[in-house]
Amino acid sequence: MAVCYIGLGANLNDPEQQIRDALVALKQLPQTRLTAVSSLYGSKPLGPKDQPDYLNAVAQLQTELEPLALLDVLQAQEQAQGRVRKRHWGERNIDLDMILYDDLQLRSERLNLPHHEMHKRSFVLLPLAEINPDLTLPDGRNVSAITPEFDGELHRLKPLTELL
Ligand code: PH2
Ligand code: MG
Ligand code: MG
Repeated sequence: MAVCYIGLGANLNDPEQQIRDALVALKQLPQTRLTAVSSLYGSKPLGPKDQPDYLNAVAQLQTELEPLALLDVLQAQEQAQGRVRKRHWGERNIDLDMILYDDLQLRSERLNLPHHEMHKRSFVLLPLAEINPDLTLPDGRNVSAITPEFDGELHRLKPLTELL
């Protein structure tokens, strides 16, 4: 059984509902339990600025799915929610990114673990720290030690725990 963290992001077509729909789908995955969900956060877009603000959250799963099998179901869920690929780092209905899968380190064309930008992204780090303040990041730092650097970049909007 692996502990895995998924970053959720959306900025099109009712982003809050998109994130809620994705969380319901995560909850229903085979061989998987949804074990924690962060609050919903609002953030300015990283990348092109001429796109709507984002909503972001992070979910913790316990799963028996192998990393690539989990990636398959995450991508299938993005498709099911009507994701259309536009530009790099551009607007999207829903984005489901695998951030961490136990301590696994994997560099491949389809999947990079840990997520290569996680340590720079407020919308990943602050929700992660909310769920698991004791988490040690891949570079050895404690997640709670670096989140103050990012305070102010992210707005905590509301809890999503009713989805657990
Ligand atoms: N995702 C991106 C690009 N930019 N900006 C915010 N605030 N939140 C995101 O989830 C996000 C982004 C590409 O995955
Ligand atoms: Mg992403
Ligand atoms: Mg993605």
